[in-house]
Amino acid sequence: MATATQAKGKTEKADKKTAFPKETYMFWYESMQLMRKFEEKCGQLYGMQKIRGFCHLYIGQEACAAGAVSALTKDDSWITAYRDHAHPLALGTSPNAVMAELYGKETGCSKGNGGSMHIFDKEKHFFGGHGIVGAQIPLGAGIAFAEKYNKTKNVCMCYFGDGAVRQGAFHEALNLAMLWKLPCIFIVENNGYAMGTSVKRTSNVTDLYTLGDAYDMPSEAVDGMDPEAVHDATARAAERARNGDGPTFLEFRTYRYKGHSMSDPQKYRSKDEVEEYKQRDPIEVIRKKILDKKFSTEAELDAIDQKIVSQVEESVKFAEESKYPDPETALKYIYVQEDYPFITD
Ligand SMILES: Cc1ncc(C[n+]2csc(CCOP(=O)(O)OP(=O)(O)O)c2C)c(N)n1
Repeated sequence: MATATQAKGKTEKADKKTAFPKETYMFWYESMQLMRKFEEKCGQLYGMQKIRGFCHLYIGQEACAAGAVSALTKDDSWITAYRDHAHPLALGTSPNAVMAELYGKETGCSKGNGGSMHIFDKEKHFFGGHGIVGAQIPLGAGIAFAEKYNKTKNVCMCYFGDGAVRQGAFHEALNLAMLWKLPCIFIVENNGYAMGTSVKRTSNVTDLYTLGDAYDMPSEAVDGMDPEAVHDATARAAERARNGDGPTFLEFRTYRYKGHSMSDPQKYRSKDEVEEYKQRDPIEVIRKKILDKKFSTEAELDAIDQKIVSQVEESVKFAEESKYPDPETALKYIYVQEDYPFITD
């Protein structure tokens, strides 16, 4: 079973904080600011009915993606649920391709066939974007299985929400991943709520990382509002996976400032609670650290903000000017296994 230090949510090395260079702080700032400005624009466009259907914003959770991207390599794989606009942006997917996908245009990263919940980017090893709660967890284990089978040193980052840890898919995937020592990092982004239902109302165990103990899987709780903590925990887990020691289960404790999706009156939480988390906003905290460490000036950071605003505006223009897919292509990307044994004619 887990060691005493793990049971407290930490591994032995967890207290050693890395001294990060200027480039890493600047990456976090720029990456998180792009996610934030991009999604604030998505919120406006949704109100204008330019973006339709489902739309789940990641605003508040940005450190969970940015801190992990800085800890991994460009060959590692990623998979997440439907709150999926930000991870590809952090990996370097073009905002134009993500915005065009949200508009359902043919220039979108899923050729306009996926929409908000199905952002994919093969080049960045981003395997989506999945709408069924927990469905991507066994897929993440499968990606990790392929990496092990092909004898690479790559890992798979498999994200899901706190609602998904009560699904059978979570338990089956963790069990086999540990049995087969798969190079998978399972991440529960615990933002406190599954739609309008709090973790406290639905889970007997509220320290979610301890669920890893059932499978003897190294597990820890991580401050998901802090990219430094996210980076360090991800790097520790990746080292373990690359050494052949198998998976890790991380609980990134985070918060979403916006509703579950665009149609959420948020009656299940108080405004004070949201404000409390905003006081720890990862973008503001990193901006302050950059200034305190004299890595940059207010004017330079403002110029970065301005560049990002222009980039987001450009993505909207690109999406607006792109064409809708030809209806004839609607069935083109649907997988059919022609020789499936039960198809007889
Ligand atoms: C199997 C399944 N059951 C129910 C739903 C409806 N549903 C969509 S999102 C959601 C809440 C999931 O919350 P959580 O996993 O905590 O992720 P978060 O939205 O907080 O990122 C539910 C129940 C679904 N999509 N799939």
